[in-house]
Amino acid sequence: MLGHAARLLARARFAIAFTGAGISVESGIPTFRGRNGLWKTYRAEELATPEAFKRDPHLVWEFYKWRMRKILEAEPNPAHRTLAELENMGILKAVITQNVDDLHREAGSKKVVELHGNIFRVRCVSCPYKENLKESGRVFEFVREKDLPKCPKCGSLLRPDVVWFGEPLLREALEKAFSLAERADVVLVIGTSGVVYPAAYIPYIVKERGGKVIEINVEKSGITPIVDVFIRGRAGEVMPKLLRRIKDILAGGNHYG
Ligand code: BJW
Ligand code: ZN
Repeated sequence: MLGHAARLLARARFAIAFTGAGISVESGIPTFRGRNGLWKTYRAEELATPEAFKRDPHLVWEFYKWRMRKILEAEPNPAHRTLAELENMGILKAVITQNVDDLHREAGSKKVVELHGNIFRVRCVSCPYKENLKESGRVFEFVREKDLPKCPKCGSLLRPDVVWFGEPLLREALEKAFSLAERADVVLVIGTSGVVYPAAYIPYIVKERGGKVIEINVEKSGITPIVDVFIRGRAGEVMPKLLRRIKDILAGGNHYG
């Protein structure tokens, strides 16, 4: 399996990666669904909605600040780093991620398309105000603050600049992701349940156009029925092994056919 995936990637003309919460588990960030995807008594996906924010902005902000703190403590793991190295090697053309944690960029990936926004950006619910808290240097002060965050321009509530259920994805990001998928001859799908749309169309687009789908996950997902290669395992363990096999092949040591 690993050998087959390595050969596909080593020979790829235009490979892309499509990632989900599972790639950040080994950095200490919980997933949305499944046994370990719980936050207090709530399911994370129940709090990632505009209805939850309207009903109880305190609770939703508590959840997002908790996650911001966890992400600030986290570091990219070998799976993120391997993707960055594959990009440097010229094999991977882009990472399309559903994650909001910024860990791909922290790991050194340059071409990152964030389909569901970024947890370190906030925006006003009433006016065009937006702020990147990492860039403005306010992130630590922001996560410590107990009161609800207010817009400095108009005084309305600020919200995380992420995409909740029922909200449209950023058009530019979605168009970029779809056009990358249309060009790709290989997609490496890592750590996603593949049930949230339109993001989950990405591997289907690649497959429909004759490309190959490689999946790395600890269990089967919504994408598994269309994969060409399924590698069961933790992303942080599988990815460095995959990279070694690719390097072997490129060095001419391809004894696997
Ligand atoms: C490991 C591992 C290890 C563990 N190594 N692996 C078509 C069909 C059906 C429904 C729809 C459809 N089109 C639209 C919909 C509705 C809806 C939807 O998809 N619903 C389905 C769930 C039923 N979609 C939407 O509402 C989207 N908007 C939309 O369509 O708008 C239309 C519109 C147009 C015009 C006007 C108005 C509206 C928006 C979706 C937004 C999703 N937002 C969230 C929150 C983001 C912010 C935040 O982070 O807080 O995105 S929800 C959540 O799910 C988050 C994730 O990005 C996303 C995907 O989750 P992911 O990454 O797959 O994580 P998990 O937890 O599900 O899975 C983890 C995986 O890792 C598992 O498989 C594990 O096995 C694996 N794993 N450890 C490798 N070590
Ligand atoms: Zn405002």
